[in-house]
Amino acid sequence: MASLGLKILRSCRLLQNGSKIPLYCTAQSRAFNMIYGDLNKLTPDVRHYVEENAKLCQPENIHVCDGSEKENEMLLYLLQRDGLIKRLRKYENCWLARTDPSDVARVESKTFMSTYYQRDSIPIPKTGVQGQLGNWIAPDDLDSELNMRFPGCMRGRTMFVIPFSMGPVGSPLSKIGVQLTDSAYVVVSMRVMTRMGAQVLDALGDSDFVKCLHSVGVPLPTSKGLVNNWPCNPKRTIIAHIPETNEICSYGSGYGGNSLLGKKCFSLRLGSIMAKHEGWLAEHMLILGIENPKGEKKYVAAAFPSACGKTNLAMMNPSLPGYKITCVGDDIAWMRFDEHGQLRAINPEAGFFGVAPGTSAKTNPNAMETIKKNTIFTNVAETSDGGFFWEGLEEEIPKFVSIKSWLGVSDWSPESKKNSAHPNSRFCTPASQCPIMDDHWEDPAGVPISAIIFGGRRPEGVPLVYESFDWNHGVFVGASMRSEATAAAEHKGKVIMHDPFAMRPFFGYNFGHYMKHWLCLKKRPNATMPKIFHVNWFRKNDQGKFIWPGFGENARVLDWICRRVDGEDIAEKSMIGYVPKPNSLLMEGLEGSVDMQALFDLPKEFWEREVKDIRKYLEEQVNEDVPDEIWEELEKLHTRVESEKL
Ligand code: O2Y
Ligand code: MN
Repeated sequence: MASLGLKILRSCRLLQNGSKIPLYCTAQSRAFNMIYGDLNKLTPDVRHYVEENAKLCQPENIHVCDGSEKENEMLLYLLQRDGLIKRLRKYENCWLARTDPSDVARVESKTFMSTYYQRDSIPIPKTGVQGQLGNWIAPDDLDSELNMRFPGCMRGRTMFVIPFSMGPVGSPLSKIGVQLTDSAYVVVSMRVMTRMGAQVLDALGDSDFVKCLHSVGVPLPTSKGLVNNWPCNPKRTIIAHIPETNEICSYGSGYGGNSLLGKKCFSLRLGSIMAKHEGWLAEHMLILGIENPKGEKKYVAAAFPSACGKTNLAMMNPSLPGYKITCVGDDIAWMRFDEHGQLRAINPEAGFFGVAPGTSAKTNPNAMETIKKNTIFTNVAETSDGGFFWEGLEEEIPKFVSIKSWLGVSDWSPESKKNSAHPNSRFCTPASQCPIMDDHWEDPAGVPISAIIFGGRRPEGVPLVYESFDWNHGVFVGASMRSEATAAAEHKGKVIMHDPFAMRPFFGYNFGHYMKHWLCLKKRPNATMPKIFHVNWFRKNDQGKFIWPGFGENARVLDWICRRVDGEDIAEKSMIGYVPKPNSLLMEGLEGSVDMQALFDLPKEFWEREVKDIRKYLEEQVNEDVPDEIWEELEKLHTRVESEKL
């Protein structure tokens, strides 16, 4: 199979007729300097990938990353010298990067899946409806888009070669990738977020790897000035995935999910496709362990859309006396049935790329402990004593310090109209530093999953917790996930958005086929299917106040879930699933009273509307690709709601 690199190269040669693009030197007469590492130590396939793309992108230098401390120090020094990062002297080996303000987040509108058939990538929406379940681009169109961008894109820069493993090196559940990038910021971040370096090449042997090509899209010398010394090319940004050849090509952005290609691009988009082919699951889920006072421990995986406190839940300090929570991962779970039919999960990542604003000693003391060393902060504010600052830390900084905002405004104050830190500012920090990492978080066999939890931010109508009736119903619950989110700038207000399985921005293939894959899992001969639950910490009362206190108290819900897994008779049937029997949630030690009636109320009109909205969404967005089983579950819910007495 021809790799995309070759295809681009072929087209480039054709383009040379116009003689704008110089003839590339062959690999034998190199046009680049090897400044670190040795191409001879690469496997033939990796070397071929590097050389083809060096011909294409024409970097001045090539650096093969070994992942060593020495290399990291050198790159941090260079980044500092070039004004991309600065040391936060209050902590040990912590750094602050400020991006160009036009490169601050994932760009969904410029993220594409490229397959021959459109319907392999996305469902075809109902006529006249704008699809919301991903973007597709035809392979030929992608070729021309890439040909307009990649040739010569690394001129004057260094191409770094990053061999990395998603998952513990050598685990049968792990997968290997090689990222080529012209950003040293990406290299030092990938070193935190993945297992990277020489040991990965040893583990790779002759096996296949995911090819990840990334460029900030600013060859040197550049005519236009950089903002904050942060090279990027937002107008020409594209993030493309080619499942047929397991390739990712990302151009124009140096930020987060657009440039750290192991995360969303590999582990979720391409990961979900590999998972479908190989019979496993790649999901946007945290993984945590919960141990009760009797020493009984279970692991759960949980999917929540953005802004639902996923990282906080993954690192929670439980307020239930005698309970212990441990963290396996905060964002992505790769799950596979073992030979005994037990679903087992690994966290493919090695770090946390967490949202900074809102993280504090009150909301997430374990994250605060984690980020005190070896952490790269991006787009947060800075205090005059060399510390970090963002919204939520007002009580935690010394009174005498002044604050410089992420936009460089000195003497920022809470009275300023603008935020001190960008709302999507991040900490990139090693998971191993989290005080509550689970003893088995790097276990190559993964941890056994007893329950899958879906959740959303639902101010109305959705109870604190319910359990699905069976597997198919659970898949329907995941497919119907919705959450309150800030709408696009034009509307400003909050709206309830559909975000099935919390995967809407991350599906690597048609969501209809994805549901089918989930439904089929239960057909495995000896599989023990985990129970599926839905939680909502965010229900509000008539005064607009949260009914449930959240944070550490959420352990009470996790405990109820674990007891249901053990078969305890603590649930009763409702129209939407099993809900806790009265007094079955452990409430000892909970300060203040909670209006349980309001928390579990199931208003008929609300659920009638919900059924209508889900039907409309599935009809319009998934159209012909909704599996029959999902329509059946919707009809069953409809019937249960209609037969409910007012
Ligand atoms: O905006 C970005 O590039 C980061 S997105 C992200 C980062 C860490 C964990 N989750 C997400 C997400 O969007 O779900
Ligand atoms: Mn995420």
